Amino acid sequence: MKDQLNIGIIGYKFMGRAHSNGWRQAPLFFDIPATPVLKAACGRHEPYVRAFADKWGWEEVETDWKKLVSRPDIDIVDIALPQNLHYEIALAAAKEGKHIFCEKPLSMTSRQAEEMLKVCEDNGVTHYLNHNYRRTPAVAYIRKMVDSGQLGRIFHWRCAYQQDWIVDPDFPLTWQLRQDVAQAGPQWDLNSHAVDLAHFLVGDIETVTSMITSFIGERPVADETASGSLSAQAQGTGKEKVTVEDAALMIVKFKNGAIGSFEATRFATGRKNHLTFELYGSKGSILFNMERMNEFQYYSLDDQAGQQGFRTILATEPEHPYAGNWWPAGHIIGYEHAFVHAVADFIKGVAAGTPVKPDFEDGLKIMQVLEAGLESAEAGRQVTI
Ligand code: SOE
Repeated sequence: MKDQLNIGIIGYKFMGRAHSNGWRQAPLFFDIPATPVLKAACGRHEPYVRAFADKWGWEEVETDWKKLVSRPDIDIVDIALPQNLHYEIALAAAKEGKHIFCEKPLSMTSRQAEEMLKVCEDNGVTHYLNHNYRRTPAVAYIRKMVDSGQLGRIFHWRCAYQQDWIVDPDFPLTWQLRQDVAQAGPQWDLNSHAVDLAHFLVGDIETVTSMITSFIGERPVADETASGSLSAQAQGTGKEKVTVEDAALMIVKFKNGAIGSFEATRFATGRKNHLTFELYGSKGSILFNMERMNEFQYYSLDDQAGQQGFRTILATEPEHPYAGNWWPAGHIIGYEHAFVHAVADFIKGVAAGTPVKPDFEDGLKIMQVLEAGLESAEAGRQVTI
């Protein structure tokens, strides 16, 4: 095994920055078998990608992703791009024998996901799908509590992922609002995270019933070069049709008998990145809010009668996965840390030749649920996966 692995990243906006920080920080805080080298950054617009590379410490710049993925010195391809570009790049990278670190959501369709998984398996490369929220210490610890049986049998999953960045009708039509690039709105962007967490904490989903809606029909044309990180600038005075839904609701039945709900919207005024989930089991319950990611609430039926109630647990102790690699107990961490954790686990997986979850197989399952949601909303009936 090499003691250095060369990374080639494609994309340099919000996720390009979050991933770059992950590659840089991981060897400083985690004991990993190889050091990631920030070898080359790739993007179509040379001056922008060069400025990004200079700032984040990428050694070289490419403007053609095909060239990047075929470079013999690149070991890992990091796809930090919108989902319409994942399929073609992942297939090419896997065929070149590169390990893949791919931003969510995995693809436009489950057909694409299936092929991406197959080509990665055929070429023996590690494929990781970046649903980073699994790797916050609280969420990883909650999974341990579920596994140990502490919550008993899970009856209910209740999840809401709420944002408000497009409430203003003058917010331009960025790529996230175009079906040809994003496939769907919050159903893809937000419910992909939520379904990943549900699969991680409850299990596989069997049936889906869904409703989607749109609130704003057209928006100013976006200047994509000046837009990013959920901010945007208009280009000219024209307007274009919004081609994805603005909000999506799903109710599901899990294979293990639990039932659950998902609410995903970009129109929850006042909510910024408000991802909450609740788990109700036969022995106890858990509440989690991503905006307060260093803690969670726990209710245990084992507590003495008269003293039962939801208590707040600070997930910053060495017992909480990843937390001990950072600061002493009580010294909180933030949004960017889960990306660092993902990079650390990814490097370990590449070195050991073991899967890094969630991977494209998990991504395929997520795609199937999200597609079932759209199908259900359109047909007005329950869909079985
Ligand atoms: C936009 O809704 C977004 O950036 C998601 O795409 C990310 O996955 C999430 O982490 C924050 O919100």
